[in-house]
Amino acid sequence: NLSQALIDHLPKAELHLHIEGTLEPAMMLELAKRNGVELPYASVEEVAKAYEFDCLQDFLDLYYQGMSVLLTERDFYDLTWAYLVRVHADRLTHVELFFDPQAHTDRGVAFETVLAGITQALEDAKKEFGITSKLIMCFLRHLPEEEAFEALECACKHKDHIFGVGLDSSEQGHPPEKFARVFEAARKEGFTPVAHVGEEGTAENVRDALDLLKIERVDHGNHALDDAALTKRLADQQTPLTMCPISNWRLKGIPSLSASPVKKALDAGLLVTVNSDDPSYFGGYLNDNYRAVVEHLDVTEQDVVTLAKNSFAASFLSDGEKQAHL
Ligand code: ES4
Ligand code: ZN
Repeated sequence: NLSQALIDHLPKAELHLHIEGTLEPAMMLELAKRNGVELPYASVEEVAKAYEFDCLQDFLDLYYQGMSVLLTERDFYDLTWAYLVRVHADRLTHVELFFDPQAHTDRGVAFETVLAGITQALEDAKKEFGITSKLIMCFLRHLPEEEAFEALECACKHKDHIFGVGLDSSEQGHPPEKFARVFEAARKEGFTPVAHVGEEGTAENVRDALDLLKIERVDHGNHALDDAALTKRLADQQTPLTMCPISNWRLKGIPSLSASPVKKALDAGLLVTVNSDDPSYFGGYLNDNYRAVVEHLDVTEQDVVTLAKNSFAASFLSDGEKQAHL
C-alpha cells in the first residue's frame, strides 16, 4: 500500500531515542552470558513476557535492570551499532540519541567507557551508511541535583562528542525547577537543553521547562495540548515536540493508539515529530511508529511527508545540513 511504501522510502530523522532502550532481549541474554551477569530471565520469551507496563515507573524498573548487562566499551558499541543497522533499514539518515550516564556510573561503569562505545558506533555508521548524529546526555530526574552536576562535569570534558543535555526518568515528583541550576550551568557550557515533560506530567511542567530550563525542544509534551495558551505559544515559536505514539500506548499514557495526540498537534500547527523512544521495550522502531500513526489516526499522505520533513526541521542540524538530508 501507498502509505507503507511512502514511510519506507522517505528519509527520516529520529530525535527521541534512548540508546539503552534499544537493548533487544536476545542481546541482553548474550551480554549477560558474556559478562557473567545474573538476570531473572532464562529465555527471550521470558524477557518479552515481562514487558507489560501499567505506567512509566513499571517500565523504568525493567529498563534499569536490563542495562545491568552493559559493562564494557564493546557492549555499548554493540548496542549502538545494532540500533544503527536496524534503523538504516528504516531509511533513517540522522539520529539525535539520548544516553543515561548516571545509570551506568552508579553501577561502577566509567563515563568514558559508555561514551567511547557509543561514539565509535556513531562514527562507523557515518562512514558505512552516511548516518549523521548528535548525542544528548540526560540527567536522571529521580536522582539529586548534585549528581546531575557530577554528570555535567564529566560531559564538559567531552564537548566534542556531546551536543546537548536532557532530562528523563520519573516525571512525577521531580518537576523541572529541581534542575534549573544544573541546566543553567549546562547552557553556559554550551550544551543545548531539552527535557522530557508533559509525558505523565502536566502542561505546567512543559511551561516550566521552557521558562526555567530554557529548553529548545520538548520531549513528549503530550499534555502541552491540554493548555490552549501554551499550545499557541509552541505553535507561534515553532518549538519542536518529539512524540512517541507506541511508547505512550505501552505506558498507558493513552488508552489506545487512536488517542495519540500526533494528529491534534499537526492540526494545531505544531512542529511535531514521530519517534520510537525505547523500541525494544515498546515493540516498535521508527517506521513502526509512523505506521501506527497512519493506521490509527486520520492522517493523510501529506501529513506523513510533513512528519518526515519535520524530523529534520526539528533537528539540531544546521540549515545547510538539513537541506542535504531532504
Ligand atoms: C524514558 Cl519513555 C521514558 N520516559 C522517561 N524517561 C525515560 N528513559 C527512558 N525512556
Ligand atoms: Zn524518552
